[in-house]
Amino acid sequence: MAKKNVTLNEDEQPLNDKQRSLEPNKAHPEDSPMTTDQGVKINDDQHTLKVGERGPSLLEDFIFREKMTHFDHERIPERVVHARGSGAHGVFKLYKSLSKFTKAQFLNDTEIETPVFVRFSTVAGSRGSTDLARDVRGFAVKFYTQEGNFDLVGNNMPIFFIQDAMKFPDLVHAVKPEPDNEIPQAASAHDTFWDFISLMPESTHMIMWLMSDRAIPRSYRMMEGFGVHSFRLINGKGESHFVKFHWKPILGVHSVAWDEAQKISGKDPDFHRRDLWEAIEKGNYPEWELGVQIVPEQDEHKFEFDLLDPTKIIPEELVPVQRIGKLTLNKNPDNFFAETEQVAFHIGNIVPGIDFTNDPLLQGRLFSYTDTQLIRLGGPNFHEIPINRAIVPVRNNQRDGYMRQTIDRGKSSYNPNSIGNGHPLQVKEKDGGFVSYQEKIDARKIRARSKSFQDHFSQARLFYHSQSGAEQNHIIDAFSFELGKVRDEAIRQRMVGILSFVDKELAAAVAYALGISVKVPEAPINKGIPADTAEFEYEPLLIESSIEKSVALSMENTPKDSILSRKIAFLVADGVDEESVNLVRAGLEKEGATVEIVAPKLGYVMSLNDEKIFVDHSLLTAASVMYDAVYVPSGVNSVATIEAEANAIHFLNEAFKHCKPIAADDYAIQVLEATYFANKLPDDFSDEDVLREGIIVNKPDKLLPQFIRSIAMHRFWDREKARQVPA
Ligand code: HDE
Repeated sequence: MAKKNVTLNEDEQPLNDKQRSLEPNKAHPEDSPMTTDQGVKINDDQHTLKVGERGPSLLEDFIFREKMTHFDHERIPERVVHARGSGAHGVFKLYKSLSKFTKAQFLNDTEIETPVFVRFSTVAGSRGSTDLARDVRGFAVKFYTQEGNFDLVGNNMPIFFIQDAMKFPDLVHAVKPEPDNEIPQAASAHDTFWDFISLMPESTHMIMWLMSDRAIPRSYRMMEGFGVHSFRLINGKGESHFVKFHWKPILGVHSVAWDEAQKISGKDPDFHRRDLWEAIEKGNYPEWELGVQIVPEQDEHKFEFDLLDPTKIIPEELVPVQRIGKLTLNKNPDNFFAETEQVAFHIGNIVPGIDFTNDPLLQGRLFSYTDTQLIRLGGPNFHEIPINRAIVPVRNNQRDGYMRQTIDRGKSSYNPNSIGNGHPLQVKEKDGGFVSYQEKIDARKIRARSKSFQDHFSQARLFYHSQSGAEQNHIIDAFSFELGKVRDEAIRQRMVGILSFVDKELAAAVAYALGISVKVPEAPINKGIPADTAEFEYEPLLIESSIEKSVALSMENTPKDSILSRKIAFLVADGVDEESVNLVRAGLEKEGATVEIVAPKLGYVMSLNDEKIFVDHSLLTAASVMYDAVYVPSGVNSVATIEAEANAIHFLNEAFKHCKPIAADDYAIQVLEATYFANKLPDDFSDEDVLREGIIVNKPDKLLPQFIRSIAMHRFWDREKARQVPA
């Protein structure tokens, strides 16, 4: 009898690698027959089985029933938070061994390339919500290490709203759409969110980040990432150091403008997803450096904040970030559901050499992630889903449960056993067995918070004072917008009161926009709100940070030396001068940017010398908010058409409003003269003018280097001081 070819115990075959070797974009090999889930070849996938051509359908149609049943069950519950996300595969390469601090192999051996899967997300919205919500972004990394999976489940902000996991369901209920009418989607600008926040002063630092432009990134590729909590690194001698993890994007940290974010949400709600996908398809692989801030165990109490408090950063001035390796995302998923949707991250997935601290938020998360995955993925075997599999053999006595894939052999599924010779065997620490760090604790069981967690404002102030003028204005505008959407006057008043503990001018500016005055809240802050527990009320602790400004907190100080993967629109029409197009296009593309031709209609435009130029977008399908910069080439007829085209002028006005670089061939200057910012055009377009204004009019070869420098600078926020552009 022929031996049945069943793959027994898959544990020797890491499915991640096996799956990834499949040819992309090809679901099936050539000439492969369509079959039912039972392997029966299907002859007709177009019609249900009927009694006669016009007759009723038959219940016996097992092919239809199977197809429809499967379809009916296609959806799984979305993540309760972080439902909207995008993922990619990649590798992590260490360039500096951390063996002094940790025995984790992937942080010791610079020869190892560790495969990773990363998922970026927003927090508040549903699966189908916009990418451009004002929100925190998730930055979750699964390292498939040679000692098991390590998940660094972080965010793009280094702190969190709350100090104790007990408050997480409250926070999430408050930010999600309101329960009576399920409004608004993916937005914090509503009463329940600000009601909660105004009663939770510990969230003040995080709120400053959330109201800053960090909450509206230009791209997932241009965000920082943070592990948030203090973790532990454990070395071969069993010594512990505290560590904070950072991801530093090679492209720098950049954001969009709030008006732009709102418009992108309509024009292209998949903006970040598309950007990540396209960058990887084009070979512009997103990269981050892994950074660590390391604090020796004996320095635990040397700071003016508590290392276990997740609403605090360690300013980089106090403990520098050491960059120890690089993450590169180099492959898009083959299937969104199988990989991005089914990936199950867990802060509790650690490897020997890494351990937890007693941060009460971290401790609560250790429970939540497995629990949420049980309901979302339908049972305890989600570690067998290919994207979640470790690349090392998995052997234990866990058995059965929904959707078990592994076919376990033998009789023993318990330990100790003699029937299976005692296998699988426990592993000694020296041979890589995981042993928890033996922290000594001698305390009472209580429900309380340490006094060292009580300063809620000094780092909020540090953050605000570290921002540039434009960044501070954006924060004021964001508070004015969000609180402006709040209907309950008392909530607005309370929130402005909290802001007065951060910065008086900030509070006054927001109060002005809301048409109220600042009333400094009486302590305790939530006086008048029924609360039984004394812990809920407290006196605000008003201390100053010893550092006045921290350079790393402002995006103004981010690297601005590359235009790699930036998108630039060329506004053209028939009669465009192809030299004016080609020279600038070639120069920008040489630097790694992408150029798209935008014209009044799709198809081709005919150039001055009858060259056919392919049109990527019409003025109907493109908008300035999808681009980083815009250029108007010359050509008499093209220029005349663009100048007379209201959508093109709007395109330019909007690009100006959003502070983007704008360039025009000097034979196309009349187009800029038709814009709202005509009177802002610099006099002689010197380098100095250009770098101040971001507007360039020159001959193509002259403007190219200036344009490249301006695009690298990203935005010219100072323009906002000038009069507003109605776009
Ligand atoms: Fe999460 N979080 N979280 N979180 N979190 C989840 O797990 C939770 C927190 C973060 O792309 C859930 O699988 C609690 C901080 C990311 O799949 C859930 C608390 C940080 C993702 C959960 C926090 C995060 C999640 C929902 C407070 C930054 C998406 C779906 C104690 C350091 C991962 C899931 C992905 C997802 C619980 C706070 C990051 C419910 C209880 C702080 C990036 O388990």
